[in-house]
Amino acid sequence: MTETIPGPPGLPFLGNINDVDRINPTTSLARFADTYGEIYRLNLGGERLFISSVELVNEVCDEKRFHKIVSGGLNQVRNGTRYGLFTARTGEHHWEVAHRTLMPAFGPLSIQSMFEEMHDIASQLVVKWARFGPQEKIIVTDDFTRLTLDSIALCAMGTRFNSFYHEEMHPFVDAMTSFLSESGARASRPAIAGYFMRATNQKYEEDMALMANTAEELMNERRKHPIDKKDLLNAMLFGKDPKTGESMSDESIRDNMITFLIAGHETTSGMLSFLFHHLLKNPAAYQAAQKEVDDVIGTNAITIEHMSKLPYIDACLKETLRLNPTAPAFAVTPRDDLPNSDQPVFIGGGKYEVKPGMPIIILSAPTQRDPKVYGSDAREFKPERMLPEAFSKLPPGAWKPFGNGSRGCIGRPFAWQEAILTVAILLQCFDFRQHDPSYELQFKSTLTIKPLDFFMHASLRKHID
Ligand code: MNH
Repeated sequence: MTETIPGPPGLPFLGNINDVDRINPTTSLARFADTYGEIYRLNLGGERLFISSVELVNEVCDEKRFHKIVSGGLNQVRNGTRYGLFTARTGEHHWEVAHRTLMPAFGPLSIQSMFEEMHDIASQLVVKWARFGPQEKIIVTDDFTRLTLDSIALCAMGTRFNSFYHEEMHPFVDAMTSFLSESGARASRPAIAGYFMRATNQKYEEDMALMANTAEELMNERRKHPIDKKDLLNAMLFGKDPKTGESMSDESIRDNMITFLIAGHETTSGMLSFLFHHLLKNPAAYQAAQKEVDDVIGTNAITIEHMSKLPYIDACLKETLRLNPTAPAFAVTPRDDLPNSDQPVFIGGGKYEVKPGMPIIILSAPTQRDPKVYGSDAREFKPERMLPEAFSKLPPGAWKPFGNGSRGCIGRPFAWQEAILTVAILLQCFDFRQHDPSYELQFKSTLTIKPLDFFMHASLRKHID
């Protein structure tokens, strides 16, 4: 028998728009999961379902039955990134060409070849914090954002943003931040309200233009001064779709450059920030991570060979993304290209009806804390459960911070190598302490999630001094 899917009642016209906290949507959405359980519905300018049990997530991640849908905030982000990989709709030809052209460029060998440049940027962070000395308050998320932005710009497009040498962030970051938060806001207010917000709309257009110009300048620069380097920009400019032999159009290259600059740094920066929060709150895990670095690398220079030899740090990162998935949700809908696609489908062993085109939002944080899978200590930071043996035994659907299947994150190997390298080099060089030991985790969200007001101090370790 089908069951009615629960949810808060909502208002006529506005639906549940006022039930979701504008500053912290993810926290409200997770709270509803606590109240209503593994599936609930909200009307946010259209009805949507929100799921948070490993079993249901596993079911809707079956690409034979469901595919990605670009809706809500992501559909607004599409105003700025159009046919880029992240915001392309299922079946769009631009996506197919770009996906096939770029897959090899994100493969293990290409990513390994970026190690030296990633190391260059990580060293700039080390130098900065060393000069700061132990008294200076480190604004953790800002410096990790400098690191990840400079790293994607250098590794993917061969350009130096030099964020560590400027007080202000690169103008791209400001434009992107306000573009993302306005995209989120647009998704959570009635469309008609937007007609009266002239200044806001103008700023939105300007932000999108600045991002597009940044991308176009980098593209033109490379065309004028070609370099022989296996990076993402060259893959896009000179690569061919292995299936059709097509090249990517200029528009598609621009859209994907903006996409990489956005998708390629926000989430990784958030992950590194949350990781340091958890390490500082869990001294045993901190010591185990630092000991691993000392045993495996000691005081030697970090090399690419070390990257696969740090399983505990790898587990700490996985556990961080389990508790604090920095891309907090993704959305699917029943496939529309199957026989009977005009009929509803059923999930949860026939319990829940899903109408054609209905967005199903996978809430990663509550799903990844499902006590049925992770036990009663599911809310605690325990990297041991992410060590290779235990990790390989997790049921499918239990850990999906990088999304799913063909629409999963193409940048995962990039993010992972960058994060392992950064954590290793930082633990090798510094001892860290919290700025405020009574700090309780709070969130700042601009579609992605970061810790709010999280600060720490770094002192050079004796063996480095
Ligand atoms: Mn990434 C897709 C999370 C790092 C580029 N990424 C996704 C999705 C999630 C995600 C979740 C699926 C979204 C959806 O289904 O709507 N990404 C992350 C996380 C990190 C991350 C948690 C770091 C930690 N991502 C990166 C990096 C890059 C990148 C680094 C680029 C260098 N991600 C992408 C692109 C897509 C994507 C591009 C879209 C892939 C596609 O649909 O073809």
